[in-house]
Amino acid sequence: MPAIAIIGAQWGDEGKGKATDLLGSRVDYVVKFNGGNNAGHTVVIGDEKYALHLLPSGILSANCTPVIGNGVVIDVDVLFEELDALEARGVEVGKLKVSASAHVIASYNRSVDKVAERFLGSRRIGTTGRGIGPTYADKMNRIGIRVQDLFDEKILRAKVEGALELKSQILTKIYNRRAPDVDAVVEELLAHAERLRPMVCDTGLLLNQALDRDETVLLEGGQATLLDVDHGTYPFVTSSSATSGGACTGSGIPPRRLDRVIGIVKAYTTRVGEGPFPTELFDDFGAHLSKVGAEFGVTTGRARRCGWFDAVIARYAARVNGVTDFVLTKLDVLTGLEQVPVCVAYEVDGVRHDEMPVSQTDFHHAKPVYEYFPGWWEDISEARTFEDLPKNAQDYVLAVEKMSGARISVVGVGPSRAATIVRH
Ligand code: 2SA
Ligand code: GDP
Ligand code: MG
Repeated sequence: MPAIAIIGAQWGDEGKGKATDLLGSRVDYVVKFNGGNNAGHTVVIGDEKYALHLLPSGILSANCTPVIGNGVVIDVDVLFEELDALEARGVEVGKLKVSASAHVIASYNRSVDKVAERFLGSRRIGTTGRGIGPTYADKMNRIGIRVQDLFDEKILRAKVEGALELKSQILTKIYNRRAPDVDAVVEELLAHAERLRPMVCDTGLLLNQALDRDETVLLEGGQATLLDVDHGTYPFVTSSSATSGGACTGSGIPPRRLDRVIGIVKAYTTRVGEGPFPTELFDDFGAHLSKVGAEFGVTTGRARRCGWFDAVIARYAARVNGVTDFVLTKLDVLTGLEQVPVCVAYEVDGVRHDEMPVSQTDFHHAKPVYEYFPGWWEDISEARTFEDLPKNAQDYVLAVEKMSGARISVVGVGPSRAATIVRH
């Protein structure tokens, strides 16, 4: 079995963690390829609930090797905090592999993230404040610190000096803050180097060799299509490539080896942070989705904005990622509504758009065009086959499938592993 990518099809928190965990027992490697500890993936196994940030969800599956790929940015303190916390709960964590080429989040990048948000004021992005954007900026600026640099103090010091020289200009002249001290930064970065060393390898080689042996590699996306730095609602995006193209660059697995792309899509839509969101609800329905869906950030605890399902976005995600299968999550949250609206197109200044508008300004002004589907009242959380669903819930799934451009292979009816309907 070749490589499979799991990609968020909306603005994140679609339930990628659960989807990865579902496949986890059938795969040999689970790879995180983008983002860092801005992610928050929830996995519920029996009575145990795990919130994962930097670690791939596959760490919870006994026979699977978790890998942090080259496209990830790593906060080394957080990495070991997460590993220690899982180990204390009896999870076997010793198999983790970390790319030597992944970049490291230094404390000054966290400071820049927070200060930049304050500086931006009303134009802020609503970041998680974990230093993600500034670390990717350093990577692109070619002043980043990589995992391999932690094992050679001389090289590390030279790189930190070089980065801080540039940053001190920005920090002192623009933000009026004291420039960080080279010794302190080097010390901070070296603190966990020896513990990290045995985990570090050429993960691209490791994964391609696994594929040569016909093993299965699951690429677990963080954030989502509409948060992708190229394909998302720029500038209200994260700073990494969260789409299936990013799965390749962020892991070293070439595109032709990617066999399936699984798009995870919630039966409604949520977004954390700032930025346009056409189907956002500001009424009692929004509050209902937020409450029933427990829509609060796994990393920051922020309330997620809620809105109806947006088929234009789902179609866009299917196209950008080459989605072969969708997993439709949280169908249970829609139970008890008289009717369920689905956004089928947008209207922008009197013009109908069936696809994403070309310009960001138009997207900001997009008004949803809704189609209404009859709701259902029956508790569906125990449904295990498609036929167990009430007719109206089935019709909703089939309608959404038709509009979204790829088959819906799995339907989620609750947070637990078991609360899942597999159709294909
Ligand atoms: P950043 O910190 O630079 O990546 O923020 C940039 C934008 O990306 C959004 N973003 C997210 N959106 C949804 N979920 C995310 N992870 C956490 C979760 C979020 C949380 O799973 O709940 O706990 O708040 C995530 N990470 C980044 C972010 O909101 C900005 O809009
Ligand atoms: P991720 O970032 O995409 O992994 O998603 P999060 O873990 O941030 O948020 C998804 C939330 O929905 C988590 O609390 C999951 O436990 C929960 N969840 C996943 N699938 C379902 C489902 O089908 N029904 C319900 N009710 N909750 C679900
Ligand atoms: Mg999340």
